[in-house]
Amino acid sequence: MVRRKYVVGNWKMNGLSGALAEAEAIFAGARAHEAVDVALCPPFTLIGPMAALGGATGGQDCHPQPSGAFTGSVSAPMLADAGAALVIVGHSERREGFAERDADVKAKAGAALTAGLSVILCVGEPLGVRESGGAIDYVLAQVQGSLPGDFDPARLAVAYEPIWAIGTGRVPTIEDVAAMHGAIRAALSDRIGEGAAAVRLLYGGSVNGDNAADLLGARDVDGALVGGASLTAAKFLPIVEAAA
Ligand code: G2H
Repeated sequence: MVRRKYVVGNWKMNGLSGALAEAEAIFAGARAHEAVDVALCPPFTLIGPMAALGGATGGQDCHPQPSGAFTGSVSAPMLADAGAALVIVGHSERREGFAERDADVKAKAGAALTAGLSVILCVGEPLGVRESGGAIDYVLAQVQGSLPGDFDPARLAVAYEPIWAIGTGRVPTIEDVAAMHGAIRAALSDRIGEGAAAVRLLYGGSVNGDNAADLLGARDVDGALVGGASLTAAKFLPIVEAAA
């Protein structure tokens, strides 16, 4: 199966309303690359205005419940109502900073799919686990624990983001990325059979215009989840071009 390349910007807690000009330039530049799906995930406050620009826009988290007394939270139906087409769940900054467990991530992914959103499910090991040789087992356990029970494979992407590579400028070797993505694909295959071929596997962690071509060229890498280098068109569009 041919999977379309997918390049997603995770703006994290960056971007005031003035940054929408960058989003507009990114969406305009991305239209030149029809073979690549491009999306931006800004803070909640920018989802509506960014979606109005006409590009695929997503959230960075959602609550597992559709509504209720959950002060400060935003639900998946609310994201969809604001114009979002997708949502990131299980980012390590949520797992670590907000004590999210695999079961929480699974519930959020299921809620997002029910709301009609596509999901980017993040997994990734800390440095100590990588150095001890346990990275693949650790990540596969996260995948198994975080996947929703039933899902349309075309609406789910898994992003492998080694925690030690996030925002550090360090990236794994291409061989290590390919080995991890191959292991994730095999685990998906065991779980859902042939449908695993439709799940896109993204690499995330210090992706930039200089390393994107190598990372995106690795076996079983279908795209990238990009943080710091997604905030401006000047930095992000070369990554989109590398995917084309
Ligand atoms: C990893 C990535 C985006 P960065 O968190 O999800 O961020 O590209 O800044 O390492």
